[in-house]
Amino acid sequence: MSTQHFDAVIIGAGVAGLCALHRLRELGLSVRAYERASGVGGVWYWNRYPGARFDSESYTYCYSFSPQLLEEWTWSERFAAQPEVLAYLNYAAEKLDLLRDVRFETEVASAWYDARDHSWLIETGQGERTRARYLIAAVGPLSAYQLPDIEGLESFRGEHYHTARWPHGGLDLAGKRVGVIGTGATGVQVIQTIAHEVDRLVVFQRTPTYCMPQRNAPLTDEDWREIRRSYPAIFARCRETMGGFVHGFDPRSGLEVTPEEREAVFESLWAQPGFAFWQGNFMDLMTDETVNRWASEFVRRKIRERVRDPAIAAKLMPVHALGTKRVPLENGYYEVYNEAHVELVDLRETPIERITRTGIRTRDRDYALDVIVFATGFDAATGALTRIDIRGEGGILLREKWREGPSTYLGLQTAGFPNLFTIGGPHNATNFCNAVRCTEQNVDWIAGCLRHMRDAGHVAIVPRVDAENAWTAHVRAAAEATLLRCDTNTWFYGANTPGKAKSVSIYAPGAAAYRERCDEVARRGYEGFEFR
Ligand code: NA7
Repeated sequence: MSTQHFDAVIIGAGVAGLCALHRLRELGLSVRAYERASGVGGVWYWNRYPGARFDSESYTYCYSFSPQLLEEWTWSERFAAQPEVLAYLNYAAEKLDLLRDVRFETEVASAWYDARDHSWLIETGQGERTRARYLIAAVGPLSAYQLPDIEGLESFRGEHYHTARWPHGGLDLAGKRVGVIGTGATGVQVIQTIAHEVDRLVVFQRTPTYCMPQRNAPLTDEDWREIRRSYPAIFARCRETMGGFVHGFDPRSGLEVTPEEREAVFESLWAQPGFAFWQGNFMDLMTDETVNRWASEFVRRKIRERVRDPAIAAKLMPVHALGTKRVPLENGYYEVYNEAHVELVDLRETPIERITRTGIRTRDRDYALDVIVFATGFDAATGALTRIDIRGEGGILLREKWREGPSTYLGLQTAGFPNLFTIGGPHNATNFCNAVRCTEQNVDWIAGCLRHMRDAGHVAIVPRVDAENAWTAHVRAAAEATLLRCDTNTWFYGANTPGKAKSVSIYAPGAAAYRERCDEVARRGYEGFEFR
């Protein structure tokens, strides 16, 4: 097998892989990107389920570095749907002439570090072998989809799909009896979209969540004149906020206002689109149990107002602290449960026992189904990395190193794996963030680092173990200082993946604080890293 040589190999051609490919080429590096799918787009390529759409405002979810892209591209809605997002990423890839460096339908199977040569030896499942100094993992924090371990799936005679592997041609669900397992951000989008099409819908809910109205709307020509004028201010705003969205926390504590003022603030946030109620709430929403309880109760009240049957409304009442699980945005989700052909099964009362030939059996009855939809989520943050055979110095396996939970430095590198950079890896602000905004920050930082190495004549970079330990301890302590410490079964902690060590994978202080830390490290001559 002959070996090809590149300066850098990128795994993935989604939002992050495309951005990295562009920036690294700008540095004059030779780059090869490998992509498992037959087109660009990553999650937007795979998640073609009905109702898939942005929860970030469309005009913030775009590459900011190209005035041409900003000028030419127009989103039709405040929160665009998946086909439009995929069209944008294809358009960007073509405009930036990226496709010629992407090898599609090619999956990286292994990547081994060769210490003698300070380079990575990469093999694909399709038999290609490549050597590259730098390995950039742009595999996505939410791409390793998972089916629940429910007995009997192979016996089911109907069709079944995970939302992240929806058939490309779409599915005709008219007249069908459909069961949906999962009510996270994905489940909510699917349920509210297909409810009006199917003959019968059964929703299997394990944990109710706080869904908030998305308030989607078309964007008019006038909106666009304003957006184009304001792009610099929009991006500057997103740089300041915790999640890279236009919504930033209210600087006031919820404790310092009167109950009437608090209610007025809640109502005003509720009326706004997107994540306003979550990410624009009082600054102590995520740290003070009382403030969080008030906000949680406010949302529960809103849910009760929309669901006619009090018994169904009771099943939909979340009990965890608002925001400690990802908040889904909805358009008519709760009204679905007022429909006679929709049934909500509370799995806390009646768990699923097995899948049968004809449907799903819970503890108290059988549900006959033609189609089962698994909106059951992902092995988040680490799954797509640890599924690859990645070996660092001395043959150490990444999967083994992270068995008890990931340890990283800045969520960008991990000791023992020189020249491997993870965009959107664990402990990186990107994995809970407006993906493009945070990806650009990661990629800028990596590009700056590679430029620094070239100028200084370095061939390898790796974190020092003490720096990694300190960062990992900081990430954990920062999460513990918020209400995330409460015991919720969320992908933020890897708790949604059976058998996975429970360990925080997001960066709780958020994107703006993360950017500052990364910039500070670079300013101090890449403090905490070792160069070779
Ligand atoms: P999530 O947020 O992980 O949601 C998965 C849902 O599936 C959630 O309601 C789970 O219930 C449910 N689930 C998972 N396994 C099971 C089993 N075995 N039985 C019943 N129900 C189950 O994934 P999403 O795809 O919705 O969203 C992922 C991210 O994508 C989201 O945060 C956005 O950033 C986009 P649970 O809550 O664990 O009880």
